[in-house]
Amino acid sequence: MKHVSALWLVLALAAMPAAFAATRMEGMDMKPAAHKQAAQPVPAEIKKIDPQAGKVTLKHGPIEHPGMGAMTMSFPVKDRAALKNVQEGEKVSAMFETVDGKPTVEDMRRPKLVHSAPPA
Ligand SMILES: [Cu+2]
Repeated sequence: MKHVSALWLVLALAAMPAAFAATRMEGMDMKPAAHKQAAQPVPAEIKKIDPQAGKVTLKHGPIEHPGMGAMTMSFPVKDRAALKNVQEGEKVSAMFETVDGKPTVEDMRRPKLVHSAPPA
């Protein structure tokens, strides 16, 4: 009798990590979707482009991620090629992300290419 119940206990314990692993996997599936949602385009006006430094000065609206109010400031650009598609004084939709702990411009697009922008 004692042997049988000990065996069941071992089996029950052995099954537990599998159950935890399954729960973990579900949690991981949720993350990419949440991150995508955070990368909302933010309306911004291009004040200055510095192709040498790979920086752009933007007068931007509030940014949810990384959290920031509306202001004018300089950002490093993740891909310098994004600077070639825009001009100073232009109004764009900017996408931000945090790179090495710094808010960084991931991409800039003219608002007409963004579906959510209302017609002028
Ligand atoms: Cu800012």
